[in-house]
Amino acid sequence: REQILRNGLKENFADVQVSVVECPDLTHDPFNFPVKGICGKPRIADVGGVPYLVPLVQKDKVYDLNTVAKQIELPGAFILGAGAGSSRILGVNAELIPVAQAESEQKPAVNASYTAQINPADGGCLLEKYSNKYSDCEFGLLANLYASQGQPGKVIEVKANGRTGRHNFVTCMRQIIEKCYGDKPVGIGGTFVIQKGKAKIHIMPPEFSACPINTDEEMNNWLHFFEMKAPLICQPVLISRDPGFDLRMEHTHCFSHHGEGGHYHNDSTPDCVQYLGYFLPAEVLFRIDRPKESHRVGRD
Ligand SMILES: *[C@@H]1O[C@H](CO)[C@@H](O)[C@H](O)[C@H]1NC(C)=O
Ligand SMILES: CC(=O)N[C@H]1CO[C@H](CO)[C@@H](O)[C@@H]1O
Ligand SMILES: [Zn+2]
Repeated sequence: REQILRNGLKENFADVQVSVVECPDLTHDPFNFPVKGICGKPRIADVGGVPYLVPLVQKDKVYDLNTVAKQIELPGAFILGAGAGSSRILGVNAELIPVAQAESEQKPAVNASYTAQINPADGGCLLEKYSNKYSDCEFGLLANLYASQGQPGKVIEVKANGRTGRHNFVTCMRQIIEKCYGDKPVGIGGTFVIQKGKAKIHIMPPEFSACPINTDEEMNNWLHFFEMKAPLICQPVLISRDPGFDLRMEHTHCFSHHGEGGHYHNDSTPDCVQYLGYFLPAEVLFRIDRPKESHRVGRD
């Protein structure tokens, strides 16, 4: 498995190392997660979907990480991933970077999530720790989540420096896995750091679109794009194949300790970019509140 990833990544990156290692203690910098690792009953949840955001928003679509943890049969799960903030709590539309340990019978929730929104003062990025203002675990519209017991254990470490191909880090890994496993869907989650370079990141505007958004072009005109600088701590969820559940194939949100964060598209400095990541394949996939009517817009 390491060999397949290594060889595949070498087609897209100049310098690649893949190994199975003991997960580093993720309570340390730069992660500062509330748990030590990403191991123990790893699973993926795809909640809601882009059809609840566009063509027109369905604001009644709100969810809770604590409820999701129970739905995926892992109360107290440590959850990482990419989603939308709850506009009913935040008062605006925003990116959510979930980093949370859901509540369990023994312990209340520890919510270390971030939100990234457009700063009304200057149109830039406003990245905030969710728990600085709010004490719930709500989110809205959609989320792609990797959940585990948050334990230490063996993980796949990937180092990839200098991008030589055109695929971003996550797409590249997803395509390698798809090629290898074919029809069998394999989902992976975890965390990676863009240690050097810059990345193309979007943040949704504070207001939902009043006009229906029907194409990727309209979507890209609506989103705000930024070039953000390393170090960026990114939480990817990727699935090699959709077995017909209308899944989002990949979704990655990042935070930082310098006020930047949002939805990852690509690095914008291929020559000097450095990625370091820790990943684990999920054992189970859950599809929660799948939209009845769907489309292919806005899945990048
Ligand atoms: C990533 O950047 C390269 C240029 O370095 C570009 O060709 C490619 O389309 C980009 N990919 C994505 C997914 O944005
Ligand atoms: C309900 C809830 O999740 N509350 C917790 C969010 O996380 C902070 C710490 O990060 C706790 O202090 C809250 O109790
Ligand atoms: Zn996103």
